Parts: sequence; structure tokens; C-alpha cells
Amino acid sequence: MLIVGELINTSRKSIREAVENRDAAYIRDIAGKQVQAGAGYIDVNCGTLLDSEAEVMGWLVETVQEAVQAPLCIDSPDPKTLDTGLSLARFGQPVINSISGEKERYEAVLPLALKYKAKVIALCMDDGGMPVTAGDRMRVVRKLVPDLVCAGVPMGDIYLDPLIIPVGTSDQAGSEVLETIRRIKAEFPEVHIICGLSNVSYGLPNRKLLNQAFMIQTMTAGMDAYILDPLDHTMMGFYYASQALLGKDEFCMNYLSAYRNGL
Ligand code: THG
Repeated sequence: MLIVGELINTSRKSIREAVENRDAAYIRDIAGKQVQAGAGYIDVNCGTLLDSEAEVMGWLVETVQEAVQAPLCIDSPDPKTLDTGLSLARFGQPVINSISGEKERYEAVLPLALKYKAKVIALCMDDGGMPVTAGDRMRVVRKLVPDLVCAGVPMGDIYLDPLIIPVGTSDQAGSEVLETIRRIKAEFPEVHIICGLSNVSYGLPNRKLLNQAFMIQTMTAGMDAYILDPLDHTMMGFYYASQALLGKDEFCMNYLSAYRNGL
């Protein structure tokens, strides 16, 4: 199970300001807190800074690595930004966030996955646009997974992202994702499944409650990686509890040690 801390993202006001002021201490602090709280990977996203994205990515990656030795999840649609981030990532196997079935993006990002032997987050999307149903997603998965494996990406390094649509705009959005997870597990049991949780609650009140419920549901269906806010203690509590209850935590060791460490 893989937990990616999402907080270093310039779409968040505090991070945008820290980047503008090149406030390395703030970035280091957020990186350290996320690892302390249980994140195994740190997502780095500066996609809002279109004109300076690659340069800022370089600065962020170096700054984060002054604070933590965690592997990084380099989050950008731009191949140049991905390359810059990956070239500087020093600890463990990095994650590319993301590739997709869109032709241009696939062709530009695949060489980076091979060059850096990275794990790859693969969005269940192609040039046909955002998927709606489980069937839309599986049509992409059935091409994308064999293509990546044929190109030399190990099956176990692939993390499919079904793409979460707000349940407030489409009431079947959650159930279509749950169905997608079950179908992926049945057809490609070795492939991993990841998502960013916060989209599901967009536009609705008490978002954390929906995000937490969706984590438990998706984990039960077979999802095994999350991009989330590890400083949400209730979320992390549900994470450890769900793992233990699903038989994915031998002797409840992780649950117990999280409890002992005050998490
Ligand atoms: N899949 C993949 N990558 C992703 C996402 C995904 N990367 C980006 C995103 N989604 C996950 N990361 C974040 C980071 C921060 C926030 C949400 C998702 C966040 N949002 C505030 C909120 O939702 O209220 C708003 C910003 C603010 O704080 O000002 O914090 O799905 N592969």
C-alpha cells in the first residue's frame, strides 16, 4: 500500500506563496510533517506556474530532499518538467505522475519511465476525453496496460488512476469508480490502482467525510495506493484501521505502531 502526501502543490495558496518567496524552510517543514505522518512518497506539483514550471520543479525537488529521504512523485503533464524533477530525485524509485492513453502524452512520457526506471501513474483516459463509466475506463486500461508492459514497464510498476469525478456533479461517479476497480483487479491482478481522493467531494459540504468514506470503499474494492493529505489524522486512522480489517496488516503491526506513535 502506497501513501503519497499531496500537500506540496502550488494550487494551494500557502505553497504558492512559499514558492514565490523561495521559502525553503516552509517547504522542508511540510515535507517532513507528511513523512512523519505516514506518507511513503511526496507528491511535487507546481503546475499552476506554467511559465516557470520546470525550473520551480527543480527547486522544489532539491528543497524537499533537504528535509526527507522519501522517494518523490513528480506530478506534471509536461514532459520537460517531469524530466527535470526525475533527474534530481535521489531517494528510492521515483513515481511519474502521470502518463495517459493520450497519444502525444504517452509518446513523450514513456521514454522517461524507461530512462528513470520509475513507477508510473497511468490515467484511465485517452484522446476521447474524460471517462464517465467503468466501461469507458476499461477500454483505455485494456490498451494502456499491454502497451506499457510491451514497452518494458514492469506490470508491478503501473499504478492506474481511474480519475475521480465529483459525486456532486454526477451521482454515479463514485460507483463507476468502484466498479472500475473490481474489473481491473479481475483482469490485471498485478497492476496497482491509485487515486487522488479529494476530487470526489468537490462542491459538497463536509468534504473530509466524503473523502474518508471513499477511501474505505475503494480500499475494500481493491485500491492499493492514495494521493491524500496525510495530516488529516482521521483519514490516516481510517487507513490503518481498514488495512487491519481487510487482512492487509499482519498481526495488526502497522495499526499498533501507528497508535503507539500517536498517529
Ligand atoms: N490523480 C493524480 N494526481 C493528482 C490528482 C489525482 N495530483 C493532484 C491532485 N489530484 C491531488 N493533489 C491535491 C493537492 C492538494 C489539494 C487537493 C489535491 C488541496 N485542495 C484544496 C481543497 O480541495 O480544498 C484546495 C486548495 C487550497 O488548499 O487552497 O489541498 O487525482 N494522479
